[in-house]
Amino acid sequence: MTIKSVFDPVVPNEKVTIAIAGADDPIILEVVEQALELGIADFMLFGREELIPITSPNVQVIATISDQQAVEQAARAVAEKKADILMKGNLPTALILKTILKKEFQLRDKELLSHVSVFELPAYDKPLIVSDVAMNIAPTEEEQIQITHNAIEVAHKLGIKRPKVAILSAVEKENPKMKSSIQAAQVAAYFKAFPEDAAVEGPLAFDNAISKAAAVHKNITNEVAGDADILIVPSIEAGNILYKSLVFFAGARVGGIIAGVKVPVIIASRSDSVDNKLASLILTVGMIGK
Ligand code: COD
Repeated sequence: MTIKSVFDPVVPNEKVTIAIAGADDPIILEVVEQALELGIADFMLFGREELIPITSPNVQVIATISDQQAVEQAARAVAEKKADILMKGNLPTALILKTILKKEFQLRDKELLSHVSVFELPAYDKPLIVSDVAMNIAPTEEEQIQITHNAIEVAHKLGIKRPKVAILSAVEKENPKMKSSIQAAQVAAYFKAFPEDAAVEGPLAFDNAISKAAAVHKNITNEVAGDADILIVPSIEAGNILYKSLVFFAGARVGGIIAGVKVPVIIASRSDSVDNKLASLILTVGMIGK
């Protein structure tokens, strides 16, 4: 039996339009061409018009003169429901994040917005969700709880009914000198009140979160150890380095989205390949389930 990948393209029943801010980039244009060939979306492309040489009945090019203008107009397009999904093109991540936080666009849904990455790895037999590698810089306990809630919600949308969540640190026992280990224990304790939504354990180190052998070796017997669906990282630095290690050294396919917004927002790293940017797009179109 072939196992279904979260990155298998699904052609939606209803038309889906993606607004890309900063589409004047060869890699983004290649992603658009491939998505058009798969028939999974129509596009509104915001950027320098002379650098967007696409003519297709499924594509509307909107000329903008700066990154700021591109991102604001693309955000307005989704806010006004002219597009269903907002996607970051070739512009800084912080710029699109600052824009979606602006009250005028009314895109915020949850109290905290967070970035959620979904990986498929040759060395892991199921999708691996990691958060937050790109938005929240140094989450407090409260923020990490929200980040965990958002990641669990994404897992539910992907059909993982009761995800196993590891709150990561560098150790699996609380160490007062290591703040992330204490916070991980507190976040895990909070989620004991919601056992039906997810199994949450922490602190766990990366190895004993994802390797049964490592967990057994250290006598860690909880149900998450060695079999995590979700990894919650302690900081953006830890998450970003993990993300890029998995992509550059471990052959990962990855899709990235912002959770906690009213409309899906796709944020892939600028260094991501065409394949991984397309993966983000397929994942998001699949999740809105049109
Ligand atoms: N969710 C909800 N509200 C938020 C969030 C959030 N994640 N972050 C900030 N806010 C609210 C604040 O409460 C405040 O009301 C307002 O937004 C502005 O807050 P600031 O001043 O902290 O926000 P900004 O605009 O200076 O910064 C927000 C960013 C998300 C841009 C910032 O946190 C950031 O730069 N993150 C890292 C982005 C990045 O560089 N990623 C690169 C790795 S790929």
